[in-house]
Amino acid sequence: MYSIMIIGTAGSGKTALTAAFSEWLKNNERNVGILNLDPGVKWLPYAPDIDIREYIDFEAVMEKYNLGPNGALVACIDMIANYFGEIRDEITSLEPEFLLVDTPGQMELFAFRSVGPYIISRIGGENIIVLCLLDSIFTKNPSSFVSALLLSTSVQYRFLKPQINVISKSDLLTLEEKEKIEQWIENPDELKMTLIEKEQVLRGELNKKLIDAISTELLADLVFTSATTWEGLDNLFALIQRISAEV
Ligand SMILES: Nc1nc2c(ncn2[C@@H]2O[C@H](COP(=O)(O)OP(=O)(O)OP(=O)(O)O)[C@@H](O)[C@H]2O)c(=O)[nH]1
Ligand SMILES: [Mg+2]
Repeated sequence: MYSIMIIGTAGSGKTALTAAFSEWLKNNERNVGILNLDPGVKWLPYAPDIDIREYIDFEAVMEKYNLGPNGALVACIDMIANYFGEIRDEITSLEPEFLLVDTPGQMELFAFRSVGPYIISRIGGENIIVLCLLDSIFTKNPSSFVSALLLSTSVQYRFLKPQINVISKSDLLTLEEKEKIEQWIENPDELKMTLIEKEQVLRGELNKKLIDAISTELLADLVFTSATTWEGLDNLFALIQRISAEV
């Protein structure tokens, strides 16, 4: 079983990609299961095989503890660990070839609280791959692109699992914008030069070192996808296969 954790900032397209990629895998005759780990979501564009909402009632938590939506989400996310034995049993009886895991909206809650690494350690499957979504809106200009890459690095540092950084909603990029980002990926020195010339962000030593680290490490496994047009889902699949063959 391949467990594919779909993680990203709020609204980056995790749920839409879960729906699109599961359909893509089914069309390619792969056996897929979906685990929804977002207790707060009201509507999903896919039918989850396993659903945290059957264990945790977001509205009831809000009422019982007099919490607002953010506080309730924190409480609910921490509660996921309590039910992970049952969820693990459901995964075992489903045992799909690919388990897609849609995670809660606020990435920092899932990734940086203890529940995220705990779930990853218990989810099972011989291959766990993290897809870290970078919303294409953050990749259009060099400094926000680098900031998004730094965020994805902190996710990698937190989970220490093979990770693919996915530029989501690629249909919202013009051809010109996409080509520019592709150039930055292929030739990080160009990204560096653009940052120096246009953004003047390379003044401090720390910034210079960060950019060097990004140039050599972070741009390697990046893929563009669109849940709307299905662009890049074949590349994503190829990358998943390549990475799992290396593990
Ligand atoms: N054009 C376009 N819009 C997208 C794409 N993926 C998602 N969206 C839109 O972006 C918004 C957020 O998408 P979701 O899939 O709910 O994002 P999410 O990361 O699951 O959101 P939260 O779980 O609330 O953090 C919705 O309005 C989607 O229709 C895409 O590939 N292309
Ligand atoms: Mg979602």
